[in-house]
Amino acid sequence: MATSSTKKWWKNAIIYQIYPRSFCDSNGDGIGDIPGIISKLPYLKDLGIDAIWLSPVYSSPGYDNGYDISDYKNINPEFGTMEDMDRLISRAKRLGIKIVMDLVINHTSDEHEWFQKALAGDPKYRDYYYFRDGNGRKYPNNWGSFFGGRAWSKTENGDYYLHLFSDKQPDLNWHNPDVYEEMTSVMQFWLDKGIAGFRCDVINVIFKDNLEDGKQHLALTGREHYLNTDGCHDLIRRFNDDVWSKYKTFIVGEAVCINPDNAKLLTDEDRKELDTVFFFEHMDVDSRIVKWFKKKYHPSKFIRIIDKWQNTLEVPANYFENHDQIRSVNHFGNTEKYWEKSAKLLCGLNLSLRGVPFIYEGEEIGMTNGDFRGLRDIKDVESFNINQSMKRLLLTHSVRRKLILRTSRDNARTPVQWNSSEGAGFTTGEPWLKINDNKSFINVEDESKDENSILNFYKSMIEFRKGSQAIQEGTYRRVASPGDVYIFTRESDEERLYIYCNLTSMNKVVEFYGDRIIFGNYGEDERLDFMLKPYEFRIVVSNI
Ligand code: ISL
Ligand code: CA
Repeated sequence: MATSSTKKWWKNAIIYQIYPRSFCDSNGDGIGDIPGIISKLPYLKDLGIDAIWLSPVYSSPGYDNGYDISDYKNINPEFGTMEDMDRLISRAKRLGIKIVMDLVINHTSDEHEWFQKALAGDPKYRDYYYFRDGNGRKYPNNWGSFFGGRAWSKTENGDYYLHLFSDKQPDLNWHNPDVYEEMTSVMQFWLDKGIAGFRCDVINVIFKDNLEDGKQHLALTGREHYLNTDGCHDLIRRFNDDVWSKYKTFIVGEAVCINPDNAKLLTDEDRKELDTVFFFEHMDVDSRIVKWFKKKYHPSKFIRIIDKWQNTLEVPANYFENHDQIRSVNHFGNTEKYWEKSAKLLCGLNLSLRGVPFIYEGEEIGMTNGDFRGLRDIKDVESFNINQSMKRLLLTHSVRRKLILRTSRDNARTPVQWNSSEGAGFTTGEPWLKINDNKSFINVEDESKDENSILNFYKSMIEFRKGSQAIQEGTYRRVASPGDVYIFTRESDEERLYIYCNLTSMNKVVEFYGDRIIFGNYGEDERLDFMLKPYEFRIVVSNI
């Protein structure tokens, strides 16, 4: 077993994701920024997290809120300056908080100097991207984009360039060794500044085997030519060997459309690729192929998926929401009758599973989906493009409105609710995205004062996890139970914990094991001995 000095710091870490645009605005322009983040470091310290995953703050025209980078070694002026960033890194360090940055290397912004030079005809930079002519056909191949529509757009010269995401995000050509040199230099630049690792955006699509036509697929025609290719594994191994292994990094890959076999290959310790991956299967539990078409959510299916991934990965990256998903309390909880109980249950579950838990900004106060008045309130490029695709399918405005409002990524991007004032303590100006009206009671200030709040439940659960060897390092085993109640054990040499999660809004009779309840979201006077109440979470200890 590893000693404390050789043990990897991230194995017991709790990581908090910040989406800078929506976190805290320091200068009243309605856009969250780095000085805003610095001002909230004491709050994060008090919450008890160990590291921040910072969504992109690099220079960017902002068509995909920073996931379209125009200069990897500079800061977007909307978010601040390089001095602000250096200050964030050093202040966080003083508080013992590490910073993991987002690394977006599948594509750049079309406003990146490289792409601009490529458009101007510079052969060196043309080979940084994929330019092809239509060969007399309409498009170079039949691939689709993640954001709807085709993966190719025409340049003014009449040729096409590849973009798996929006047309403002041209894909890099990872067959070109210069691209490798450029990007490893970017990684080094930030690691030398003292950041602790990377969350690698769509890492398993970066290497395209070839540009041949793909099999028809409802959303992602062409994907067999770029998902989890051998070339991608090779590249990641080289990143690890040449750069990451020289620092004490934590590397989590966002792995789209990933299955357990591929995830194992990406994270197997001996292969020296990634430390862990974000998987999506639990997020898609209620989707029909694409997220816009929903089906009924079945907790039993959700549980089976989580259980499967607990048994798949050496260190799973656990999360129930992020900046691309709807709010977890809307997704897997019940915002009407059991908002508080279900938010606490999701907290309990996330923080008692095996692996590294991620908390997304606002999740710790139970923030809900955006209360948008119509499509005009939505700013996300993905929603915009999907709306265009749906128009082509002749869907009516009211259908498009319904489908998009309930699934848009903007649901998780509404500003963090710090207090109940008009700007929610997020801004003194006009917020870039509508603030939820429920800031009147869902906000940090009020929840800090209420000892039974969701926020204080998070704090206690984080503290509980930190003090529990069984949860931090113990084994995991699912215990037989009714399909929509999740019961599992976490066990160390000293103790066995039974974790009970009722993922429904009904009472559930279950078999109880263990000796003593040591944690839960129902008080002693509300709890029943023979069943779990709606969204009840309990930890029972049994001494061994
Ligand atoms: O958000 C999604 C579904 O609504 C995903 O398909 C998402 O596009 C995919 O997970 C990739 O996400 C990442 O890369 C995108 C960026 O827009 C996302 O914000 C980012 O998390 C392109 O860089
Ligand atoms: Ca600002």
